[in-house]
Order: sequence, then C-alpha cells, then structure tokens
Amino acid sequence: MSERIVIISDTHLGRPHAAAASARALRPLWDGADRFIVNGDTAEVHHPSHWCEAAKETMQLFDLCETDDVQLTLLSGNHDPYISDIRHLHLARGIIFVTHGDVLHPAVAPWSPAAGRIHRAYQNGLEQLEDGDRETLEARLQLAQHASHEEWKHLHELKREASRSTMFNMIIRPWAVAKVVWYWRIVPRLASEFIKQHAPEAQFAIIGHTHRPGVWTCRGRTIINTGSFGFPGTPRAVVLEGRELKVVRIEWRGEQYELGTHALARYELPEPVDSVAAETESARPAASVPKTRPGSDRPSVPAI
Ligand SMILES: [Mn+2]
Repeated sequence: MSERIVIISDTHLGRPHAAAASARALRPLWDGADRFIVNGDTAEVHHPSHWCEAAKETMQLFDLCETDDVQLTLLSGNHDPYISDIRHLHLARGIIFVTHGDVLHPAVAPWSPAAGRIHRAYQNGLEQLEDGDRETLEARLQLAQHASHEEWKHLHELKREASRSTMFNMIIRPWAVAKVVWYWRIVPRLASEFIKQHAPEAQFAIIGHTHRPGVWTCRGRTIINTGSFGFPGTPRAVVLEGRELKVVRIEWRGEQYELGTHALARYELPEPVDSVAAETESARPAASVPKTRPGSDRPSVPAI
C-alpha cells in the first residue's frame, strides 16, 4: 500500500522569532499524510525562556497528529538534542537517508559562538571510544547529540543573544556571516561524503540545520535541505508517495501553513516508499557509547 510521508525541519517551536507560528498552524501540512516527520529542531526545549512554550507546542503537535491519525516522528536536532533518540532514518529501503545535519561537522554549528566548546565536547567524547567504534554511524550521531547539548549548558552567556533576532546577531557579529556562508557552500559536499561512508546505498540525503533551503547534486547524490521556519528563507517540505519524491515550498496563508502546489524538484525513486513498518531507524544509543552522554548535565526539560 502506498504511503504518503511529509518531511519538514527546523520549526523551532516555542521561540518567539524565526520559528513556526504554532503546532496548530502546521496542521494542513500533514493533511492526507500517513506519516509526518520533523527532521530536527522541532522545539526550543533547551532554553529556560522558551522551554515551557516549546513543551506545550510539542504536546500539541502530538495531540493533533493523534487526532488526525497521522504517525508523528521527531528526529533530534542540535536545538533539541534529547527530544528524541531517533537521529536518522532510512526510507525507501535505504535509498533515502534522513538526518538533521548536526552530525556533518564536529563543531555541529561552526558559526555559533559556542563552536569551540561544542568541538571540544565532541573530541572528548571521541577519545572515550574504542578505535573501532569511532567511525560507526551510531557513534557519529551520538557524539553530535552529546556535543550539541554543550551549546545549552552555558545559558547565562546565551540569554542576551537568544533574546535578539537572528538578523541583529548577524549585524553585531559580521564574522559569523562569513562562517555561515562558508558552511553553506561546503555542506552539500559534507553530506555527500557522509552518506558515501555511512549509508552508501542512499541516493538522497534529506537534511535541515543550516536553514538554507535548496537541492544540490554532489558526486552523484542528491542533497535536499528543507530550510527553516524563519531567517533566512522560506521553509520547504519533502513529500514522498509511492515512487515519487518531490520538494515543495511551505506557504504561509495568514493563519496556517500549506504545501505549495508547484514542485520545485521531482524525482522517481527506484523503490517505492510503501511501508512505514518496513523502514528502519536509529533507536536507543548503542551500549558501547554511554560515556559520551551527559548524565547530571542533562537539562531538566519538562516531560514531553
Ligand atoms: Mn535549526
């Protein structure tokens, strides 16, 4: 039976700016879908100024999807590293690889003021692993999860910055703009190299994270970024149905978001996306890497 899957990313629910308006406003996006996937940075559950609203919106998202009989899958991103232990998905029998994108660089967000600290956390975690475990997909995803959390352990330093708009932060830190642009340029290549090593059967990588929407062909693979609900552009969705993969714009209609009718890109898959149950995904972290998980440092996120 043909399944319809809709994938978006970076809704950043709970944040007053550069975020989706609300969980309810997203509802038309999963209309007619069997499965709705948010590929990381669903909600700002790390930040004391935002996490109550983020938790409420995340609950609302689950409630609405349950009411509409749609399976909701959240992958964790760098803004919500412990919202879910699902860090990647293989769809269409491995032809499509889905991950937030924080795993592609050891500093997770190299443009961030916390990049040095994040990178050190990544290296520290890496050194705790046995040689043979360091390059596994699970270890890489888990190290990025652990390192991502490092950004939110020093919230007092981030409070002022987090309260400003992205544009304002860019103006007062112009070197960050150069780093963002540099990273935008290299990320399709990084994604292509990553799936060549860790998911070689994948022909498509679907990511978010950098907030730059786009479709690139790199070394024979197609890299799709679904962008973000906020700066710097309009978000996009990947819609999978049968053998079709298409990328569409997400349009704001005054009170709610809707999928654009025009396909920005369209591909025919060699294998259909025919069974949600048959797809594989990362589950709980591998037992060999528990040392890299922050124990008492884990944020006291409201139960969601
Ligand atoms: Mn994001």
